[in-house]
Amino acid sequence: MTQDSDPPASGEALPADSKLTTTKQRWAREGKFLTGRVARPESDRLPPGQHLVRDWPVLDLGLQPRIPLDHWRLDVTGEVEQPVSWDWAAFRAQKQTSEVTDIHCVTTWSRYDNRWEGVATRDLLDIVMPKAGATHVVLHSHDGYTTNLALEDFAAEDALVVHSWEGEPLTVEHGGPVRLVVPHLYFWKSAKWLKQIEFRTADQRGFWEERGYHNHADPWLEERYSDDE
Ligand SMILES: Nc1nc2c(c(=O)[nH]1)N[C@H]1C(S)=C(S)[C@@H](COP(=O)(O)O)O[C@H]1N2
Ligand SMILES: [Mo]
Repeated sequence: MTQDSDPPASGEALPADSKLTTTKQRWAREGKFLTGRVARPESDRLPPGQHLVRDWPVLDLGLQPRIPLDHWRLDVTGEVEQPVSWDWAAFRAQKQTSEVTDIHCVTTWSRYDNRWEGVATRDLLDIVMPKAGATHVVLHSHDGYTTNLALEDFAAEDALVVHSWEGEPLTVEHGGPVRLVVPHLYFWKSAKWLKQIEFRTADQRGFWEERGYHNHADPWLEERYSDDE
């Protein structure tokens, strides 16, 4: 009769509860060596030339407009079949989307895991229906700021017109009541204090794009300055 302490007859070298086996089981649970987010090395998540911050810096032109909710409107204009002018109630009645995305600012800070809530640009596009000739979007803000996007960048899966961050209304300093968030581009494309989304048949550079910043702004390609276009 075989005793409990005998080596397994199957030729298996390691008992099921050996340190290595449990470690491997943990790796499997955590998805180690897979390309998903859980085990992705931090270095792969940070675009070139960026460093990580924990706080959330404030950057603007030195003007932080306060727009009371009862005066707030969002106008969607230009090359669309169905222009809209939403007041606060109409905007909040739209289908809501929540997402966690990273911020990459051209001034080299990045901030991970920002939880946003708002209206997905894809849902907005379904409502306003850009005309066949629409190729670009210009965002207009209450402080006079503008920034431009190709329609496909505006329509990115994770782009949102947001009103909340981490479950709280977006503060004025960060662009509340409503800003755009386009996570796959440098953060200057994410217009704060948004008041108008203009659809166009041609591109038109915005505030920073006219002042030496790259027209496209992909952080993974380090599209920081217009010299590199
Ligand atoms: N209306 C408006 N939107 C803006 C800006 C601005 O000056 N005005 N600055 C841009 C820049 S350069 C950056 S980095 C981010 C900063 O957003 P934050 O202050 O919430 O970090 O907003 C972008 N959107
Ligand atoms: Mo910026």
